Parts: sequence; structure tokens; C-alpha cells
Amino acid sequence: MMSEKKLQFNSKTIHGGQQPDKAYGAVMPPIYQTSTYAQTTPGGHQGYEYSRSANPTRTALENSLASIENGNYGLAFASGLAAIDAVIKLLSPGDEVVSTNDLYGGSYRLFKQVFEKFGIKFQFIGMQNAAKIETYITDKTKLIWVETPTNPMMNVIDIKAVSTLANKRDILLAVDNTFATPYVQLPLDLGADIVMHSATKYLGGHSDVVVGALVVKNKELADKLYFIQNASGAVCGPMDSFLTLRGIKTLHVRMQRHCENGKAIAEYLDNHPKIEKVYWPGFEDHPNHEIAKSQMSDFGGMISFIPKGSSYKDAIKIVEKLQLFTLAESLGGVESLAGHPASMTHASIPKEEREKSGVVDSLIRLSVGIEDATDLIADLNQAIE
Ligand code: P1T
Repeated sequence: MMSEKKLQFNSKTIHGGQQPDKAYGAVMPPIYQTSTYAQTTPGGHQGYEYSRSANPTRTALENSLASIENGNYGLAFASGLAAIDAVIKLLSPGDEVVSTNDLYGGSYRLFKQVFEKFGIKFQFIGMQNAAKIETYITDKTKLIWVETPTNPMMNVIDIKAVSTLANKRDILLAVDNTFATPYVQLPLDLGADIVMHSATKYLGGHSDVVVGALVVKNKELADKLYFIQNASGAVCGPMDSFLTLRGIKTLHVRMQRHCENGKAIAEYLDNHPKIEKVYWPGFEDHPNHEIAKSQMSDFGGMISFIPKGSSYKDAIKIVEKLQLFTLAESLGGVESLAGHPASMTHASIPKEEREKSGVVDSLIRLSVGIEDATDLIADLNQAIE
């Protein structure tokens, strides 16, 4: 086969890191639903000894992840949060992390309510102006955690600028690439050390798995993360590995439509007299539009908005009235979803903290699916009217 590094993204999603299965040439890797592997003598095995340490279906997924993110090593976990958990376990008590202040509520909860107890300090700051990060860095800072675009406010952070700042001081930079996906943005190419995914979302793409992923270029860092993955044990199972891999094979065609529909709906909402504000990085007047244009090839399918003069109750009324959009947690599947961050995905962030970053009670978040945009707009119209 052609050198895999030379493949275009649209071919990597299908072929990256993949070879027909060694046993019978199966084109899709079989679901190796096994916990263990026969040994001829202690240590005499064919590369697999126990499925927490490695499983061939998971290896196929991990190779695909490494390929699509332009990394060298992929690791698949039982959830996005398990992947984040592994990154934070690189640190020691006394270490400090600077994180975006607008991020998935579950990431915030993991940082504040689990890891602070173990003596790791987290600072949550707006990073739209990357230079501002410097004032929060001390000699104890070991990691910068970036989500871009952010969940749910769609702020965009300049990955290259943050990586320059981090590299100068030997600080690791991890980027949660869940919202953008590698179709839109490649954090490792922009200087990040670790790219993380809730593969539950666009990578899986069909709302049928909960999976997490990490990809890195550096071998030493990969070894440390692999050690944690195996030692802590929150691995992705073979069935979920298979489904995620199947999802990745259509990532590029799905993302193209997610981006097209996202644009159509963002523009529809922006022109609607009953809508106060629409958050979508594709708008020229989005405060980080220039950065978005330079580091993203498109703007994705995530949009947040605030209806005019609305309260908590009005926002709830709108999401309840939607019919084609399903009211649900999560995002990134083929079907459109609507959510109310303040009471759902971001409820674990104290109201005061949440509102500082703009997550007010009347904010509604849409994950625009790949249905016909006309139908999605008609649904929004009847709910808003
Ligand atoms: O749900 P899980 O696979 O553990 O991934 C956590 C996670 C991490 N990072 C981002 C940016 C995320 O959006 C998520 C999960 N988010 C949702 C469930 C949601 O509806 O926003």
C-alpha cells in the first residue's frame, strides 16, 4: 500500500493504520471479543496477552486514530472522560493546570471534584487572548488544557499561539478536539502535544457508543500514557472499538454535511427576529473568526443561541417543542440534538462560574445533524414561533 502518511484525510479515515486481518483477510477487523490469549510458554504469545493491555480490535481503532490526527500513537478509552483522566494522571501533587474556563461540564467536574483532592491545582481562564495565559503560569504549571471550539460558547483558541507559549516552558499542551474533529482542525500539526476526543461524538458519529481517545506524536509521552491506560484500566472494549472504527470511515462525508447544515442553521437563526444572539465561529463578526479561519478548514455543526428576552422557562419551552431535533445530552451524531446546557451538560458547574463564561439559563445548544437542512429549519421555526 502507498505510504500511509502521504494519504489525504479522506483516504486516511478509511485506510489509515488498517490492514486486512491476518487470520482470514477480513477487511474490517473482527470483534475480538476475548479477555485473554493462549500462550505456548509463559510470555510466548503473538503480541496479545490480556485485553486490558491490548486487544486487536482496539489496536485497529488506535492505529486509525493516530492516522487521522496526524499523530504516531493512538489510545482508546472507555469514555472521553477516561481519556482526560489518563492525561491528568501524568501529573503529581503540587502540579498546576491552566484550563479554558468554558469547557464541558464533566471535564470541569473531573478537574475540580476528583483531581483537586489529590493536590493538583486548576485555574480556569478565558484563553481567546493567548498572551493572557502567561500571567497564570508558574514554575509549577505542567499542563495547559484547551477546548476549541469551546463547549458550549463556541469560543476559538489559537492553538499555535498557546503551543509556542507552552513549548518555551516545557509545559504540555492538550487539546480537546471533540467539537472540531480532525476533518476541521489538526491540533498536533499546530504544536499541541496531546489531542483528546470524546469519540462518543463525531468520530463514532451514530450515538451508539461511549468512547474516548488520545493521540500523540512523541514516543516517551505515548509510553507514559499507555502505562496509565493499562495500569488504571479504563480501556475501550472490542465491540465499541469496532463501532467507532466503522464511524470513522465516514467521518469526512458526515462532517462535510454537518458543516453545510451548521452554516445554513446559524444563518437562519442569525436572521430570525426572535433570536438575540447566535454563537458560531463561521460568522465574520465572531470575536475569534480570524483565528477560526486560520486554524479550521470549516466551522462544524455546533451552534449555541439565546432567544430574545427569554428566561430559563422560555428556553425550556423551545427545546421541548422541537420535534426533529431530539432533546438530549451529547452531540456529533447523524441525528440533530438540542440541549439546555445550564440544566444538562453544564449543570455540574456552579451557576456563578457558568454565567461568567456566558452559559446563561436561556442558552440553547444545537448539534446539527445531517438531515435535510430545510426540515431542520422548519422544526426550529415552529418551536421558536
Ligand atoms: O461523554 P464522554 O465520552 O466521557 O466525553 C466527555 C466530553 C469531553 N469533552 C467534550 C468537549 C465533550 O463534549 C464531552 C462530552 N460532552 C457531552 C456529553 C455533551 O453533551 O456536551
